[in-house]
Amino acid sequence: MSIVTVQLGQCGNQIGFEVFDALLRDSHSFQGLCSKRENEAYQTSCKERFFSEEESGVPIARAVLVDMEPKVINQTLSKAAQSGRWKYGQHACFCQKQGSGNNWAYGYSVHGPRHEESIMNLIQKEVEKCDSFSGFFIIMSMAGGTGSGLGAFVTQNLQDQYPNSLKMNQIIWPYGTGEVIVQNYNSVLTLSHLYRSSDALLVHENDAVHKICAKLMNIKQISFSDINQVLAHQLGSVFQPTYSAESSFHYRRNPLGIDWQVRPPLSGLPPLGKMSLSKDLHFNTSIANLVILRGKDVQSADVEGFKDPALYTSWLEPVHAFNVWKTQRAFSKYEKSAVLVSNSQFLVKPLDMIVKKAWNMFASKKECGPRKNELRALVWARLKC
Ligand SMILES: Nc1nc2c(ncn2[C@@H]2O[C@H](COP(=O)(O)OP(=O)(O)OP(=O)(O)O)[C@@H](O)[C@H]2O)c(=O)[nH]1
Ligand SMILES: [Mg+2]
Repeated sequence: MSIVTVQLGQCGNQIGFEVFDALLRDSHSFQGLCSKRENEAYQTSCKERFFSEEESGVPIARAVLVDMEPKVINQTLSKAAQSGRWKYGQHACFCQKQGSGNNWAYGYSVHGPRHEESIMNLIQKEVEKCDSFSGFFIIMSMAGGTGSGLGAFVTQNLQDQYPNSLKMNQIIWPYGTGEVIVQNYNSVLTLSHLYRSSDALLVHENDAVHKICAKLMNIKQISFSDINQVLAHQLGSVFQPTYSAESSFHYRRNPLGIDWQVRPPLSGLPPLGKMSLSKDLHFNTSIANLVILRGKDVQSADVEGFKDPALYTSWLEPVHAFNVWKTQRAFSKYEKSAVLVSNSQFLVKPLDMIVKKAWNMFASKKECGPRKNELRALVWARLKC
């Protein structure tokens, strides 16, 4: 099953490059700590999912690159070509001369409708190249104008045109200190739109990844390239093939075995007014956790701790909320690795912070023209909740 990646804006394109590079570097590594046959099956499965093949044998990323200015796209294309390992398709990009200037509304309401047909055609061509298509991976920031505004527009269009395919968005949460003055407005607008059109949001906070680079990796001058490599490493360890639960000989063909559609039973919930929010917020309750183990000793690894009912909401049994995938093939030369994908309350606090900052800015009348009405509607909707 193949995934088509849509890279939007500076952030989306720079991260997209690192993800493809990490996937291919890992799949070509000879230190998979497994048999030759198993390694080959792993490589084939990775390629089928993320790359098509040129006649010359060079893997071509199943990706569409979109930005409203050419600089980052040109850099991304040439970095891929220079890698010598893989490249982007010749006609896989769409760019214009001028970006969205961090203006969400410009990306969503101007660039989106104006370039809808060209962008959707490019995506369709990429989908048609897949023998078996499973869904989209859309990479974008929440704070700029193109990634966030146009990204929200494109995701909505994908939902209209491919309602039965998975739409998974990788979104980059801006630094709390913020380089973009309107980042809180942009983030609220992006999230409110993706909430309606996306099936799954994978979230990485720039602050958290920055901390990993500083504290765990001891990097002194941290660049976006360092941050993106950490991100790509994490995403790679999630997306690389894993054995299916049914068979430990065949790699599973769907990308993420987490139940994104979990809904509470209507009868099982206490009335809204009676819910103790302050208590709930002190503990990070999950509705789905997926642990992916790779490398040596995966069969004997102890994951019992993840089955503790206290980790999950009261209306779900751990057996329905927790999944573990084990694959002997090591990831990225690490003898052993573990990764957790969690659908939990972890984001409630950062989300509250962003809404609060957006609201304060709005209340002090620092809003910008075209966004005003939409933001007012949003804040109003939230207050009504
Ligand atoms: N992790 C990471 N974050 C990035 C990168 N580039 C930009 N960002 C973040 O993205 C936000 C800015 O969005 P951009 O992607 O630069 O904006 P854009 O989508 O190109 O939109 P316009 O430039 O307004 O047309 C800020 O929060 C940055 O911190 C990157 O390569 N990696
Ligand atoms: Mg830009």
